[in-house]
Amino acid sequence: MAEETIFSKIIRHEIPADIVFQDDKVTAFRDISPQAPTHILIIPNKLIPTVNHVTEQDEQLLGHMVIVAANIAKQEGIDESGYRLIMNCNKDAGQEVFHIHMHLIGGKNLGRLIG
Ligand code: DGP
Repeated sequence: MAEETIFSKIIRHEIPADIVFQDDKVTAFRDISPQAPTHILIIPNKLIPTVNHVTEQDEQLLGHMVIVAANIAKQEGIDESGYRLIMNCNKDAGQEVFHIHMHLIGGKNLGRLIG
């Protein structure tokens, strides 16, 4: 059994977070340490520790996370200027919270990701 993280408490509203969207599948809230004017985390309500733990059963859920991210980008007014979606997996990617999350980052020119 994977261990719960602070994100489970955010999903259950047990600790404060600036939640911008929630439904029965996902929760989206502003990152506590924003790297850009818009920095929102989209997470599944179900605990999946890393991208390595995603299964075919999660296909719809992951697709839903992307649709929610795109809707929030529109709400934030950055859909046309552009944004980046990032999911970090394990140590080399710097994953700190072991409950998968998609970073939605934008509101400024983000530069090239690589190179
Ligand atoms: P990662 O490095 O991909 O695991 O990113 C984890 C992100 O989660 C990091 O950008 C900071 C954010 N974060 C960690 N703890 C909290 C919290 O308690 N509240 C909020 N809103 N964000 C958090």
